[in-house]
Amino acid sequence: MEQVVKDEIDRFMRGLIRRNPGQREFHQAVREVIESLMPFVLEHRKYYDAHILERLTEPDRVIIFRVCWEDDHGNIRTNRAWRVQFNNAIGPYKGGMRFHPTVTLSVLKFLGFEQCFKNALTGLPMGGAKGGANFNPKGKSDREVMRFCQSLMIELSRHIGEDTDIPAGDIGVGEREIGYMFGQYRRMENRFTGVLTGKGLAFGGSLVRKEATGYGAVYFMQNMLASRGEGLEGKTAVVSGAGNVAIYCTEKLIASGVKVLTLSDSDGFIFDPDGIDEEKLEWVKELKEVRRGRIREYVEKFPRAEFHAKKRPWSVPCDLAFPCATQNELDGADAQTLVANGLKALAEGANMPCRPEAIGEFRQARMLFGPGKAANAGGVAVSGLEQSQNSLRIAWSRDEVDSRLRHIMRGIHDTCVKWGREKDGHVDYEKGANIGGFIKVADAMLAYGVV
Ligand code: NDP
Ligand code: 2IT
Repeated sequence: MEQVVKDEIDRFMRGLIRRNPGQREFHQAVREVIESLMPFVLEHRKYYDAHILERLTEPDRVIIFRVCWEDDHGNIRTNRAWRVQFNNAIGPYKGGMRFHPTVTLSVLKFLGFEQCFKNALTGLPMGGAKGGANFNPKGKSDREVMRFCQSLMIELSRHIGEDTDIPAGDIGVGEREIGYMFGQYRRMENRFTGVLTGKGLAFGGSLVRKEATGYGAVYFMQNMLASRGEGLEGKTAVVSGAGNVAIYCTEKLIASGVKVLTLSDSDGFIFDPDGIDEEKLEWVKELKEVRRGRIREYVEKFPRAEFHAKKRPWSVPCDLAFPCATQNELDGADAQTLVANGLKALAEGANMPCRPEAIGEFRQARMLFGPGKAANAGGVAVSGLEQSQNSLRIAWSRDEVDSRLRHIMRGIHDTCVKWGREKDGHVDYEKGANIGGFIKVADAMLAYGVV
């Protein structure tokens, strides 16, 4: 990298860190984007002169509020919730809500920032946002989760709307939580409108939304492999996580002839040498979506499998890897192990699961690396399609939504190739995604003048 570019990046990051002290995840996400954008912005002075990078890294607004609720034993509980409305240059704010004890403003700012680029890449008119609370749904009864969601919505409802900001799910927020939040909004506003996505099919949800992030990550992988004349059939894969994204990523991999060897949760990972087949995955769905159990139970049901407590699955040799749990779950040493074991390609189902050192390893190995903002955009893309269906007051068939999802994932892939192709023909998908997403948002910001 040229010295001028390096100096600009250093100057930019010093300012950002000074303005946002201690927000480590936010710094990490911005650095990753700035490193691939800075050479482009320096070449295209209209963006540099208009301070687009400075403006794009400052959220439009952040709402922070208290959520009080009563648990099943009559204790009063207090949580903190946020909505980070990052940028609405190309459409209303859009992004998920995360309920997890590790949620902080820094985590939500990193997620909201990435969401701006991801949403732009889908080609749909959606700005970027993220929200959540430091609430731990684990071990809570349905009624406790309901009271929490209802209380949260009393405040959140003031800040959202179908043309303003449309939240959805993320870690710890699935169909159950969306149901409770949507039910409360509907009751408070006396309006039935597409203000949240990921809704149940009975009340305005879209077919394929539940599957969309996982399926989309596999479609993205398929496109990456095709660019090297390869396909999915016959390959082995390692998947982390056992939630929404991991389950439906595994489902599509199995249907595509891939042998999936692992799943994980925060207790450890399971390794099934025979591969997780359709029947076993149905059992996992029941375990995770209905009983809300732990992945270690898999080995009691399928005794040929092994459970590795407190470990992540990256030591298992495989052709393909899909980190689908959470941020920073794959470090430099894990990446070295995967590459040494013959990894061909990785698609990030989660947001920022790979640490910067890991991405460096993959880059050095000239591997196919699909960054989250491109590879996991299928979820928000189908959320966008859910909004369209709500506005049109119709419901598309499964095939209709799925074919639109495939088309959108192909478009994102091609955008990455357009902006990420290097002189030797190798595609840096991360750079391609960052530039491709940036141009759309930045051009809209330029059109608005100084705002
Ligand atoms: P879920 O809550 O359904 O599942 C999350 C999974 O990741 C669980 O298996 C959970 O294990 C594990 N996990 C969560 N936090 C940690 C942690 N700190 N350490 C170890 N394991 C952890 O969430 P999703 O599947 O929806 O989300 C997974 C990832 O995908 C997130 O990064 C999310 O931002 C991203 N994503 C989600 C989209 C969606 O549509 N849902 C869209 C695009 C991206 P445990 O049960 O033990 O906590
Ligand atoms: O990270 C993400 O893209 C999501 N959690 C989905 C957001 C959405 O609005 O569907």
